[in-house]
Amino acid sequence: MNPTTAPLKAAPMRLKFRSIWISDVHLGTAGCQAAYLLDFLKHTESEYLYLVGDIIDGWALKRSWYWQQTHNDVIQKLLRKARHGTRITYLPGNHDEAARQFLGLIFGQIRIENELVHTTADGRRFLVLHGDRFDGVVQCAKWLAIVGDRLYELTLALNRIFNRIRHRCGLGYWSLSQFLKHKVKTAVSFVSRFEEAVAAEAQSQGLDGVICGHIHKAEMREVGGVLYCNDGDWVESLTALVETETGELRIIDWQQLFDEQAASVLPPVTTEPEGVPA
Ligand SMILES: [Mn+2]
Repeated sequence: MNPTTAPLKAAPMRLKFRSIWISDVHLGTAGCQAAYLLDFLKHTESEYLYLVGDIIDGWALKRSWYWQQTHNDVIQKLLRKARHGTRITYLPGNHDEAARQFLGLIFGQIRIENELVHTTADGRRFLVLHGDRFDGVVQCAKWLAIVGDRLYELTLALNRIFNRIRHRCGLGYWSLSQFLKHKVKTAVSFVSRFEEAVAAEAQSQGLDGVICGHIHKAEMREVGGVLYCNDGDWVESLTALVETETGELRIIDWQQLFDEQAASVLPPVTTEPEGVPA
């Protein structure tokens, strides 16, 4: 069974955060792990929810139309959260750059912004943005980025076949492209240059850190004197960045929680019994 359509067992808890950041969902592509994201959205709630770009993949949809019920369900879930009081901000990325023409507007109570500063509960200030404007490849030669994008999709396609076989053998999800990315030296140096550039921007604005997405690699560490946070993605790593009620930032690996069925490994945050509407 395809991991994107396999019925998912619900994680038996509801996690409450002050803020949640997710990005690089790539709705409209076969690589999007929408069922896992839905599960995450169902079992978490927050005062602030930031959609940090590449939520809908306009580049892929332009090439060929791919849209599943679960992709609709993600959109509906987000709109429902907005209606029920979650303060949602959508910061478009490069794959959904068409949405950038609507900066400053509000749709279905979701505000669209290019970049913003988020202040945590403990008073630290973070630049929030997708991050593609620091990607020299994207800025200097868009065609090169698109070629890279297609190679990336090919890797993801191989990844799906590979995981279908793993699934049949009773093995869990394993990301081939993520493995390759970690192994390929040039990719590693690209990642570190990206991290340094984004961190330098936050530093020059006198901020305490930066929260971004774009490179599909969840991370939280000190870079260039500020805290660099990347919320990862929902194609490979199935991660989100969260802020607890006291202002502590943390990366949530939903795949790990899901596989282990052990939400209790998380240090205590406010949890509520299941069934509370979000
Ligand atoms: Mn991007």
